[in-house]
Amino acid sequence: MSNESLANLMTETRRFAPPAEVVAGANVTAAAYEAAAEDRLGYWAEQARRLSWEREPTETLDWSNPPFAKWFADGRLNVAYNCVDRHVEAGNGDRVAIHFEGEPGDSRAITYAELQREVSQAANALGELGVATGDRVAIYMPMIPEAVIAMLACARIGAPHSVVFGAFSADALATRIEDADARVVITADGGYRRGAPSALKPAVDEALTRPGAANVRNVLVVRRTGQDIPWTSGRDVWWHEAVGRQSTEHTPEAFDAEHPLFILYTSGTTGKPKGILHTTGGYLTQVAYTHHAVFDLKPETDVYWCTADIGWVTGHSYIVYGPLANGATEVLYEGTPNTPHNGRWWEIVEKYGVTLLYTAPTAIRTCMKWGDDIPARFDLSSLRILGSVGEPINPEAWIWYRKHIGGDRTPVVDTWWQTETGAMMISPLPGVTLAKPGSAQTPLPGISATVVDDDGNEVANGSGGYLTLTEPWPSMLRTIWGDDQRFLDTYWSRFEGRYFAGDGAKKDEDGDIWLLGRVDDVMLVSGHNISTTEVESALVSHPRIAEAAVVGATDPQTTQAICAFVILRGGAPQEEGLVEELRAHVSKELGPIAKPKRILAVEELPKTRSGKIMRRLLRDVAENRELGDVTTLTDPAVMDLIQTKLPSAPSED
Ligand code: 6R9
Repeated sequence: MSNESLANLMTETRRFAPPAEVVAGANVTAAAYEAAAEDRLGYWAEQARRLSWEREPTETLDWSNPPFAKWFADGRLNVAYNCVDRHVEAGNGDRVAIHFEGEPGDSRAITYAELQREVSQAANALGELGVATGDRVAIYMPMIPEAVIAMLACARIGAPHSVVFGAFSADALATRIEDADARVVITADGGYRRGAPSALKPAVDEALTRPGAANVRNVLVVRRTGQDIPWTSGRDVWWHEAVGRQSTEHTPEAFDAEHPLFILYTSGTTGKPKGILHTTGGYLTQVAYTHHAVFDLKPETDVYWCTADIGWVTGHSYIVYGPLANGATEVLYEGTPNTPHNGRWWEIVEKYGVTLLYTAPTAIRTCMKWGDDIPARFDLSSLRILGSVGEPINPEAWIWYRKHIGGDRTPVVDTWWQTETGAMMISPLPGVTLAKPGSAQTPLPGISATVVDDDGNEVANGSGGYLTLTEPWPSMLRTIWGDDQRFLDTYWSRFEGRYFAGDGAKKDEDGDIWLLGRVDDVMLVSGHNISTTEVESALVSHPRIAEAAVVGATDPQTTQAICAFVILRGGAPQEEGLVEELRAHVSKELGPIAKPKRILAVEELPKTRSGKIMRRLLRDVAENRELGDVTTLTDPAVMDLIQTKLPSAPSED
């Protein structure tokens, strides 16, 4: 028996020094850590100067009523002006802001000058529809330029947006419209996914039949696919008509730094989704700073691509606000990675000469499964920095990413953050950090994070526990929309005076931070708290395993037993003795305590649209329970597939 908060079972000894050319030209050097440690608030005040303020803030942080922070409170600025107009004024109107690549292969380059005109038109159209400063606008869109334009238009007039994933159901959309009391919905007839038009508008129509959505006056509809859609005259308005006829000029008004910028609902595994509220000045400061520091962005020469959906916080912070505030040129891709072929992403990297790529571990593991030969067919030599976000990246996937996508040359930055944190918090710096595959390593300059035990005491190096953030940061959530008490209870009550992220983590012998998954997923096996991440990493380091998800299932002998769901590389059939071999492999990597009791080969794992494995559903399967809410799954049918497999499950010895 041990009373550790979370076991530390895995060691990783590989190290990668930053390449000389990245070190030589790095935007941020080791000196930043010292400067920020000496004067944290001064450091953030300096970062705020990357933005153009109509009124410069004189106060950096007001923490007089914790945890309700005010950053740069007496400053005033306009987010859309910062992301668009100022680049045009600086003489960069002809620079491409967005290279749009549609799934069917259509493409469109939008310069900053064009973006300024279109955002202005959209802002004028929203005004004409009666959207006033402070009104909420719901956005339910495919990954097309109008989604970005719609968000910027809302920001321009100070109307907080609430973007809802295009794949969410009418129900999920209705709940979010109701909670934010949205007045207008911006959508499209549909978008292209997996080679076919997929409708969006009917879900909006259905959502608007719910009583909670009664305050929605108008639906602004982009024509993307041209498919037939139902139409409610008087309420529904075509984008190309209502926006197209507007003046291309619009004067942006400055708002207080603490004016609400957007609400974004977390995937919320249980209960009512939480509307995470972000505000203006602090948020924009930190997304711009981190995008500059962690991607080492050179706006004149880099081509940046983040593969996330704008319905996820990564899309908000690192497709829309961070890159555009920095005047970047970026790719926006509408479709799936395997349409029309498994090399589509790499074809896009080659086509646009992408230099900075930001994606999720789940996508990397999927590409590993498809085979090394696929990226090898494309010229990926333009790439210079690779980023990862969304889940812990297991060391094997990190190494594959660096080798097969980054030509064994590029730094890989594993960035830990959350919808709630608004921007990156823990990440290596590409020109500074000696990289360790699988670890997010160090809090960024100006960020304070540590790992604590059950009693809130900092753990020693080499031990595991709970990740906490110990000082306020500019892009922190300000509250849960309409529910301050839930904000306090969820994030600020577990550890006195600290933000509790809900993630397990450990500090290694050097003090570097390793993320170990959600604490709700931690397994209790014979008195040991074992993280799902370490067992999954060990499984995936076996050559036959492409992906793995483990859960703790109730067990009479050991409290919980480790049950693993694995996807075999190169597909079935499963050779005899494989299960035993895998159990022995995990035992060798992590110790006998972490050996899965059951291992089940499956075709797919249940994932959210942002690529996170929904272990809660796998726990339902492992404990033969009826499935919980599956509405946020990418593909609810995978659960049927997994369940039909269960009776023939290879079980323990
Ligand atoms: C940005 C985003 C947040 C949760 C977070 C953690 C997991 C994200 C990670 C990571 C390990 C990383 N997570 N990045 N875990 N290493 N680099 O993903 O926001 O959708 O709110 O999810 O995702 O568990 O708490 P969000």
